[in-house]
Amino acid sequence: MINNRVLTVVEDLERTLVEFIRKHRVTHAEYRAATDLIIAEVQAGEMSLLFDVFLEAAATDVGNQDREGSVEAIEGPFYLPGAPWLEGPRHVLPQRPDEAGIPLVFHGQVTTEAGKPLAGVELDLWNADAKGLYSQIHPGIPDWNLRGRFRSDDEGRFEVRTIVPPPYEIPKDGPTGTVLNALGRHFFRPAHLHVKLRHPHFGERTSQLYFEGGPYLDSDVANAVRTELVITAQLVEDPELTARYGLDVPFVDARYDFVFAPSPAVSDG
Ligand code: MBD
Ligand code: FE
Repeated sequence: MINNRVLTVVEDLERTLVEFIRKHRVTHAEYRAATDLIIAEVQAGEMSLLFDVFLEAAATDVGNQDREGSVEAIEGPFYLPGAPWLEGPRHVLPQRPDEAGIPLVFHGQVTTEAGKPLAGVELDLWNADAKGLYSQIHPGIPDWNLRGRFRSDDEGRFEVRTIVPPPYEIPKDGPTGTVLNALGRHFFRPAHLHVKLRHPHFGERTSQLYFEGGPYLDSDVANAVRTELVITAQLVEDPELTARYGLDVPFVDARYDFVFAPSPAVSDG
């Protein structure tokens, strides 16, 4: 059966690309180099990295135009479904006993647009380790390291401890790196936390939070920073406070409150 949406966008994409090939007099060798690049991308385990770096933020912006509540951000190529459920109430992402990096306590509240707390929202977090590497993507890291799920409490509040991720550097020696090199661009994304929220009625949202004052906020290689997603982080050194989190070293405290609005197609009930 013909799908009208597919018909509209795929035929326009086809027209756009055929026109593009003629306009730039793209040769067959160049055409084949492009298809080879996409095959190499998947074979190198970079998954959707190439597309996510160049295009994902535009698609995310389109979704944000039609929806109230907290803005969404790009998912990126390294999300994995099925992360372990964590014990509460002080959730800690799975990490090595000697996990490098400053501990980060990320907390906040999930509410509706009307400010009603949303309990039982599933939060699914993942971030890079202190070397900028993601578990199950980059080798040598225990499975599910710095990936985990938990739910907001009765007041919609949540808390999780992880480590402060560094800026993320796109692999230089892979196919996406080859393209960025050819364009003379740098390879960095600002430091970020990825988080998905799920609610049985409101659906799923994908967010990503950045840290105020950090490098590359204005020059993200994926052009995905939105000011609403930049949070302030404070170093906490008070031993009484660090002990509360089972820590004997200073940690960074960062807060973000999610406003979970229904999708345009779903009513608030
Ligand atoms: C990431 O961690 C990421 O979020 C994106 C968009 C691209 C590469 C790595
Ligand atoms: Fe990332």
